[in-house]
Amino acid sequence: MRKISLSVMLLGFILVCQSLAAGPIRLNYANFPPASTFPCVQMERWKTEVQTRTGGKVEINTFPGGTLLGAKNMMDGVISGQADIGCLCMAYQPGRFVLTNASGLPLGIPDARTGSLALWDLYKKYSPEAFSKVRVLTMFTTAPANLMSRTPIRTLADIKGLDLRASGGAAEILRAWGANQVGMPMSATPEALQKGVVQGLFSSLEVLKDLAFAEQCKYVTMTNTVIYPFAVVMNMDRWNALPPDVQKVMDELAPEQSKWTGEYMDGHVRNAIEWSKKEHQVEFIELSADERKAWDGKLSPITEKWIEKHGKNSDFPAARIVEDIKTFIKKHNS
Ligand code: DTR
Repeated sequence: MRKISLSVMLLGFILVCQSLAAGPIRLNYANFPPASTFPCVQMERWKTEVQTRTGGKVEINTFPGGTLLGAKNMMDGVISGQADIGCLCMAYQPGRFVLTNASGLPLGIPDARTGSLALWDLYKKYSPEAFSKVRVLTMFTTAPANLMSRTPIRTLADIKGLDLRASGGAAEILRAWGANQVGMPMSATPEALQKGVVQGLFSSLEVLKDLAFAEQCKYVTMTNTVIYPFAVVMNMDRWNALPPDVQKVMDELAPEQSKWTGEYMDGHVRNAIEWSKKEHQVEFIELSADERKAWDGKLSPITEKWIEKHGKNSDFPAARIVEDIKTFIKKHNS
């Protein structure tokens, strides 16, 4: 009996030594935009939290700026294992993430905090097929999009035919207002603006500061219409190989990270607005009441058309999804 318990102890000792010798679990986390931008700020926060909460059991190496995977191959790169973890903007692949991209319809999400928590609820309720090959670590949204442009946009006549950049649900909105919408990821936008390929963009306003767009876009038209949804995903085999205590840390962090990112984004947008006024004399334009009515009028058919289009598939409860998003917005709108 004594012999057996001694050998059990010895075995335990060997296993502990082996795991210490093997060192921490190392995970590579890819991101597409520059390190200064909010998707990378949230990535660094998640890294610190995971490393701390697992007591150093996990070490995360981060790759901002498309150094490991780019905006468009993020999902497939994570599925195939080129990166263990990746952050992606779902709006850049509208047809791939139809259900979660419904959060990019003009449904009145007032801020990034509300948007992020509503998107997380939506994901949890439906577990969309688009994510069946990965583990979802969190989801969040931007703050509502506004127009940043080289020339002032005060009326629908001003935006007509203007080359403006947006993707996904926001792209459709630009088209409804009569702009010449140009699609590209945020990471390609600084060069496109510089070269005059586009005259402005439609996005959340923190990029005025983070990507220095305030230097080129001296006008912002406040529309506060739609958000862009994001997901952070992990390679399934890598996830399955993690010890249960590490998985638990990551699972518990998921909704918390969603809220943290939304709140960070909302605060940072406020900073960027003040900074752009002070440092770059950017003019912030509020639409007149008549204009606002005309602009909103152009958007009203978008959600109905989406329901009509996707509701044709009997497995896809399009109208229910829109109602759920509205309910989630109400629940989280403080
Ligand atoms: N608005 C989306 C997403 C977005 C907003 N800010 C950033 C910063 C870096 C990358 C993406 C985004 C967009 O315009 O692409």
